[in-house]
Amino acid sequence: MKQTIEAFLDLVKQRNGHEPEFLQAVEEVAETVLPYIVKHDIYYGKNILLRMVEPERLISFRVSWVDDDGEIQVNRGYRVQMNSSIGPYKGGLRFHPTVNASILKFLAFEQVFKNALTTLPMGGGKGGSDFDPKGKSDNEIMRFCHAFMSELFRYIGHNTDVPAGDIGVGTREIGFLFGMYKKLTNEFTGVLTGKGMSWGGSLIRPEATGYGNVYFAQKMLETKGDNFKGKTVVISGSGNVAQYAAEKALHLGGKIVTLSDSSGYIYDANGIDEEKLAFVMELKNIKRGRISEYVDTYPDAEYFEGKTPWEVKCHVALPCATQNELDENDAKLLLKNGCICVSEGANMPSTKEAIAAFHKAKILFAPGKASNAGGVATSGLEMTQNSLRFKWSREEVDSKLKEIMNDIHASCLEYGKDEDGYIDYVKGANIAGFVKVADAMLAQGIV
Ligand code: NDP
Ligand code: 2IT
Repeated sequence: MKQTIEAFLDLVKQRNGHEPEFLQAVEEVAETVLPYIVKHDIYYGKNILLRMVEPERLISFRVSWVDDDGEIQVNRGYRVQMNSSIGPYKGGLRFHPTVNASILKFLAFEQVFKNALTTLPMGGGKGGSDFDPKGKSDNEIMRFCHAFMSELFRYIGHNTDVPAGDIGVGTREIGFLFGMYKKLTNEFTGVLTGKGMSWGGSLIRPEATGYGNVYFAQKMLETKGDNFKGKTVVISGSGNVAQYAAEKALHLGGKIVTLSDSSGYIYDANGIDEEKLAFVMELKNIKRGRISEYVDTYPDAEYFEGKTPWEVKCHVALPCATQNELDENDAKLLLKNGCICVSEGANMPSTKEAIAAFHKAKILFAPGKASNAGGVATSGLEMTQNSLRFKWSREEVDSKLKEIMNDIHASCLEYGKDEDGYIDYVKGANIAGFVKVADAMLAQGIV
């Protein structure tokens, strides 16, 4: 088996050797899915995984725009259309200076499995730009988004490819992108999700990734007869996913003690309550400030520049910032401090070595493609409401989200249980996602 996996990975490395994040994502899937393929004749010998690691299409384009000083700026735009066998390509857009083909291919690859797990008919894709939204004026953001969409619109559509938000792309950016798409096509369709509430957005979509992550963690804790009540929760990030993970964990009785951004983290030993969270939401979403400013208003809290929150003692850790933000040392620290549950809100936040440490210690560990799928699932619900030209209530969307997270948890149990009863959620999520996509690919032939 080891040889089969190595031979497969060698081939993928030959083609994508300069793409470390993509290789990391493929390796994790290959190690769990290839042993399953070998044991199942319907999948064996058909190069299905090899077909899955090759994007159906990768689009790269120039985005030129004019900044507030009248300078001409040039950025690179992308859309990776990874797999459309179970539905239109679906996945977010990331605006961050680190964006490149490797990062977007890893995200698009993960998205294929994640979207399959949601039970909804969505293929996988991802896109974005190396544009840095930090410090830009609203007008600059608008001009960039318009320029980006003036090229992307050719390749997307409500039945073809439906982008959404990710790092650096929220309701403001989706608004500008939607406006330009509508102007160019003269059509009002559900081509993007994460829209504003008065123009086709779904209630609960802003909350969905964070809420869904906590619903998933709750299901994991339930397998041990446990719950969030009285648990100390460490969260990284302070953006969309982190904010709503904090809100839901708080509602369920958890005590949130950290939030972070790429500069450092804040530790509030008294707990971040609803009032403090409302302050963070205004600071990050409206004032677009830094998390360090928290301690100016709440001087009992401490700010640790250049550090990540994994050194703080906790029961539950929710990494909600970015890829590879939690390494082996961090994992060991968390374990040493008594952490029993790690549920990924971000995509691939834990390194391979960190995951191995969690598995070895047999604690509850959920990979992002299962635990953060609530965001894209609710995007799927937004697409449904757009097609129906209808709007569901908060309660309706929230209960559907909860049901979907429970279904994903059940799929992980179905495929992820080890002989000793330990639930390997990585294996479970990868195989469950694979089976759904592979069955569709087999049915549709070699295309
Ligand atoms: P936001 O842009 O709202 O927030 C991102 C947060 O992560 C910020 O606090 C940001 O800090 C921090 N961050 C970004 N890059 C780094 C870095 N290199 N090192 C440390 N911190 C960093 O994004 P989201 O909350 O939407 O996304 C967070 C994660 O969740 C991403 O991995 C995304 O792919 C994933 N995700 C998002 C979904 C969604 O619906 N939005 C759905 C599923 C997954 P700073 O301000 O300093 O950059
Ligand atoms: O990583 C993700 O799942 C997202 N950024 C959300 C994608 C979506 O289409 O809602």
